[in-house]
Amino acid sequence: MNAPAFQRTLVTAALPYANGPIHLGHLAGVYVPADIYVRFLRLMGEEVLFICGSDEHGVPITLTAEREGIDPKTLVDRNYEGIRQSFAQLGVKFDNYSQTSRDIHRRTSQEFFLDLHRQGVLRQGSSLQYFSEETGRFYPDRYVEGTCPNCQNPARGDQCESCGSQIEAEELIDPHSVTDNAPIVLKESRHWFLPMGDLQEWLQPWIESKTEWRDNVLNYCRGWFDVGLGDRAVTRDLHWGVPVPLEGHEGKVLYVWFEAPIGYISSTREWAEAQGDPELWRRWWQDPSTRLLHFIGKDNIVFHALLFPAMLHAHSESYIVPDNVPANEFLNLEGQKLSTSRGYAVWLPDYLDHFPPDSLRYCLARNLPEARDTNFAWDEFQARHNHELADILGNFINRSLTFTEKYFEGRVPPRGRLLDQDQAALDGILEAAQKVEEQMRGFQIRGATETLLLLSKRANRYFDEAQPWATRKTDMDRCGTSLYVCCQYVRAFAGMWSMVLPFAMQQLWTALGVEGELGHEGWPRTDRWLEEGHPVSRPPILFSKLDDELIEAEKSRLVDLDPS
Ligand code: B3M
Ligand code: ZN
Repeated sequence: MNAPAFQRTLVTAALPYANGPIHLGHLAGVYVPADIYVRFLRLMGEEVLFICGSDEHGVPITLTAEREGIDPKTLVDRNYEGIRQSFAQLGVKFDNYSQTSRDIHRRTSQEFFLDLHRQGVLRQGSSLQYFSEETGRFYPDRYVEGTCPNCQNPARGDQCESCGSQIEAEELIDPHSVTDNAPIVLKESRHWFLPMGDLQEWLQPWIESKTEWRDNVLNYCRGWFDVGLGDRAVTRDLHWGVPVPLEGHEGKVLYVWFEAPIGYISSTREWAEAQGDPELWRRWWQDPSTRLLHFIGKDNIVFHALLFPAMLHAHSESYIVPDNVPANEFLNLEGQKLSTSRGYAVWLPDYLDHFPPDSLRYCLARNLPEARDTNFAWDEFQARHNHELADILGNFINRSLTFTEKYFEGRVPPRGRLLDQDQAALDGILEAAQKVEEQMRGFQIRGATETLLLLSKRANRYFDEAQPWATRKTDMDRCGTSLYVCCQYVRAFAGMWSMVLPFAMQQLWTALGVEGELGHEGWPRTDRWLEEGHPVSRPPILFSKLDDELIEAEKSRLVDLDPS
């Protein structure tokens, strides 16, 4: 395979809103694929930086804080800590996880805004915003509810959940404030705008050159070009956020979708400072030999494929722009759309209270919504865990290492004379590794996981056909050769499966007597077979079966929430 044309990869995962815990939809859409991909690059021995943090401004945050009667900073700090911990428990391993309410982010986004402002990129204009004379406040989009002008159903000021259309708050029929029911009227307010229409001239050919991008992303962008990009407000009338760094703009902050993506940069700066080299971030954002990838869900495409690239391009310093934006579709739950307002979701902390992290990573990886929406069902989760992880992968590893321990003193047996089936098995490992690499490079993480499962099935079949339990009585050399091959499968699994199953495979790696953390030497290669005589031991049971009661409890919790 050709060596990559870039020297390092910066991977970002969408910054989750710090207004509640992470759920399965977020994980399938963004964090599980991003983490698997990053682990893959590390296994390839490539230089990679994995950046994230929580998105702590914007209306969803202030709304939640108001409803809970606490200040936004208290809310985001609490959620930040919870989200950070549950990511760590799931093995989603960022190099840095920051907060957009931190000082470094305020500085970074204000500098960014000022750079565009100084260059004359931003335009001033006015827009109509809802305002209450009674409370003296402006009420941005989600603070306002009314009737959808398109389908006449109740809708929020930014979009209609019934017909899916994006709406401007002033188009709502019978608008009212959702928090205090205060009477509201439209009032003119001065704001700064990013002229996306002008930037379309650069954006459109740039997007059209990205032929390898996923269709969903390209089509989405083309849809925007067809209607034509307009000016986008980058400031808002709010008190919670990054203050607009210009005189006479008191009570205005940067629009959250302007500053949140800059959060990737400020998180990288924070990381660089922690490395003792504050300027190191530039290597990741301003060196053309760095490749930038944004992992996001489909509702974030416009911001990552159009708005943020336009901002980076317009900046006077030479920022790199994304090389790819592998956006995913949505994950449904038991055949229905997730709904955080109804609580119809599986929350990561709850999941982790009852089940092992690897099983969820696996189940989601097998079913990633890469090309279309997919579904998570508890029965399927149980079946995949019990039949694929426990019966196929776990059983193979356990049988192979138990036999090696018992009959070959816990050492990789001599290779002996290879029969066709042995050679085919060894070749098959390397071919599968190559296929997995190709799929991963093409962001087909779901396909790569399937390839690994097929290889694991093949290993099990090899064991069954080699019958080491019989040959150990009749032909010890043959038995040894088969177990030699099995040990090579096990080693290859420890390496390749570690991107999906980091916890179990680290245990396995230790059982294989390899020192330290499973790193890039784990990927199978012709010169990396386990040597004859290498000591191995049996790991603890890697995947124990999941009982029906546990699964039933989860199912009935969801049925109770189901309104239908
Ligand atoms: N906070 C994620 C979301 O839509 C949003 C992403 C920001 S990434 C810069 O849930
Ligand atoms: Zn509607």
